[in-house]
Order: sequence, then structure tokens, then C-alpha cells
Amino acid sequence: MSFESVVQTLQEKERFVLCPHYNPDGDAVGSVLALADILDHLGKETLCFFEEPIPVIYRFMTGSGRAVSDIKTVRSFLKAAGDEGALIALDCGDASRLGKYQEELLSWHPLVVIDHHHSNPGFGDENWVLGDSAATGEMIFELAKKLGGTISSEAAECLYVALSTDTGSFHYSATSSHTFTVAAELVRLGANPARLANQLYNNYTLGRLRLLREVLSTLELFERDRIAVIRVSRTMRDRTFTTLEDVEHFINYPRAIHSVRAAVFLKEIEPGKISVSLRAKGQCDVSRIAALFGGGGHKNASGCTFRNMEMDAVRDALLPHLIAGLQLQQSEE
Ligand SMILES: [Mn+2]
Repeated sequence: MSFESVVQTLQEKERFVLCPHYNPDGDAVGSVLALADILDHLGKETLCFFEEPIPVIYRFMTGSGRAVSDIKTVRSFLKAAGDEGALIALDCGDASRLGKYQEELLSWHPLVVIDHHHSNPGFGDENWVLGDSAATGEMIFELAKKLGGTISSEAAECLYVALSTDTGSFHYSATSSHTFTVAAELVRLGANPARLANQLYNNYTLGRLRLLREVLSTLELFERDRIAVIRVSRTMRDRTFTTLEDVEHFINYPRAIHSVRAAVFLKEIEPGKISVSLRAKGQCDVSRIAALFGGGGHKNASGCTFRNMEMDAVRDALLPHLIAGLQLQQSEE
């Protein structure tokens, strides 16, 4: 079984490079830092590789200071490790999510993949993929128990962040009784829900609130208010002195409208390059729509990127598929 072989690799090897998906979210950052801490306690050596610095909002997590962004460090670490080394990809739904160094990262073996995206093709040498898991952090908790390692209060906090952010504060459909069991255990181990919620959700800069005001003013509704579209341009970010990190969770506002079944967030990364987040409620499968445009994700939360297109054109390309997705949902109800 894949879980067993992943456990075996983690037991046998001594030195690990841990890497999340690019533009890491709370689950990716929390899973990497927690697993590193757990492996440290087992006497292993670990290196946490993030191609860009960890997003500011997650830097309060213990261990974030150990993030390394230089690929040369990864190279020399794994060369020195030889047969004792392994690379672990966390929360990466496919190989391209490894980011700009994917080719080099994929050349190292063994590559262990631990992930909870249904669409994961199993791009590693060892793959443990649980599509029904609410977060990769939930899986790391199981792994730690199996390895018999200590889950320190710091690691418990990181895993709680992973669970809380990837479930939308325990709101999304993948949230199970097991998720709450794990969360309860993490609280028992030292994670403080109120403190972490304040760090994650009550921690806006004034610029971020001003940006939110601008983004919400772009709201457009289609299909009898069942599809909502918002957008952020580079100009808006420049005007409010914010970055793309500041738009995290903004899509939850249009998604929260009672009539809305699918919400779209268009993000202008640079002129002509538009990244799209899709969120759905109920049966509408937005991972299928993202996949049509080279992206992927979960049924209710997915994304894709468009090049050489403006935001209006991206919206117009997506709308027919969203409308069809909603009709499909209705016919299945
Ligand atoms: Mn995740």
C-alpha cells in the first residue's frame, strides 16, 4: 500500500528536502514546517525549500525562518545525502505545481508525494494521495502517529493552520468528523484556535482593506445571480500598496452571496497574464473547468492561468463552461 511505502521511505532515509506547491497556502506551508519538525524529532535532517519567501501572513509559524529559497542549497544538500536522501513534495496536485525548479526537483530520487488532490496523477516514486482528505496537514498528522514521532506544540500549530485554512475555517465539504478529531488532538497538543484565528483572519493591513473595497466594487453577476465574478488589477494593488498575497480569501465574499453557486476571481499577475481562482458550492465541479484550461484542483476549489489575454476575455472564455456546469448540476439534483 502506498501509505506503507511512504512510511518505510521516511523511516529508512535520513535526510529530506521538503517542498510545497508554488504560491504556497496555509496547508502547504503548515504541512512542510510541521513535517520538518516531526522528522527533526526523529533525529533526521531536513531542508525546507520554498522558491519564494513564505507569504507574510504565515511567517508567524515557528520554523518559517528555516525556509531556504536557493536551489543550489537543495542541490548540495541532496548530493551530500547520497543514498540517504529523499525529496518530499507536499500538497502538490501535479508536477507543474512544484514551480519554476520543477525539472531539477523531478530529477532527484526518490521523490515522495504526499497530497490530497483527487486529480493527482501520482508523479512521485512513492505516492500517498488521499483525495477525500480535507488538507495535506490532516495526512501529516496520520503520518506522524504512524512514525511514532513527537508532535510538538509548534508542529501542532502548523497543522492546525493547514486544517483551518484549507477547510475555510472548517466550512468546506471535505470537512469530516475525522477533521475535527484531528483538530481536537492538535488543540490538546498545544495549538490555540483563538490565537491562530487572530493571526490568520483578523490581521489585515489597512492597505488590504482598501484593496478589498476596490475588488468588491468590480463584482459582476450572471445567470440570475448564480455566478459571481470579481477581479484585481495591478493598478489596484499599486494604488493600495498591496501585493497578490493580500487577496487571499477575497473570493469568499462573492461566494458567500446566497444565490451564488460559482465564484470567479480574476487576478492580473502582469499585463496579459491572468490567474483565475474558481470556487463552487454544492455539486458544480470547478476542477473540471480549470482542467479545460490547463489548471486543476478540487471539485469546489480550483484554479488556472491564462496568458496573452485580458481579464474581460478570460471571463468570457470561462462563462459558458460555468453555465454548463450549473445546468449539469441542476439536472443531477
Ligand atoms: Mn491543500
